Amino acid sequence: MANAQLQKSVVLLKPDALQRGLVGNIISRFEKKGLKLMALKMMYLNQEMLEKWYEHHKEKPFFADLTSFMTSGPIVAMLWEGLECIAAVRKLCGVTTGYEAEAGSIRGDFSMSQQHNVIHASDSPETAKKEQELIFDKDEVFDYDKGEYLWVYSLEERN
Ligand code: FUP
Repeated sequence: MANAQLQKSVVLLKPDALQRGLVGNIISRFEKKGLKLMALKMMYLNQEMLEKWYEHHKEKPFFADLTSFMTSGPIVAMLWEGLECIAAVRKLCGVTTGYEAEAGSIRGDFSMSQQHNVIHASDSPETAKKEQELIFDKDEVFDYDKGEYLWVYSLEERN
């Protein structure tokens, strides 16, 4: 794929993922896919962050319920890197609503809900940049050589 871009995607494991003990399984799926983990932390989101995060949903009737859910417990935030990573990660997650998501995807395997859908992933390079800046300080992001890339990607894809 000559025009493939090296991208970063911000992933949140939502409060239901932690409560239901799904964190390890989900991280393992991203690792096995061949993505590179560049940042990882556990934290609480707050109202102010969520108003920026879900700016496009702020006026929607479900926004209050959504923020209440997203602040109901800690989340795990991660930054993953890979070629065309944003679309690849969204495919691993499956479509938004659990009961519609394809079996084999994270939401397809672990969720039955539109809102308690276990995981969030950036939907564009612009969103990924905004989300990275909202969640991670510069010194929380680790750029390092991943030896596995020699095997995950072809010579052409690495250049
Ligand atoms: P996604 O990009 O898959 O996270 O989905 P959306 O941007 O459409 O939705 C953002 C979050 O709002 C999702 F977690 C689902 C939730 N949501 C509701 O709770 N109710 C709705 O009616 C629509 C979305």
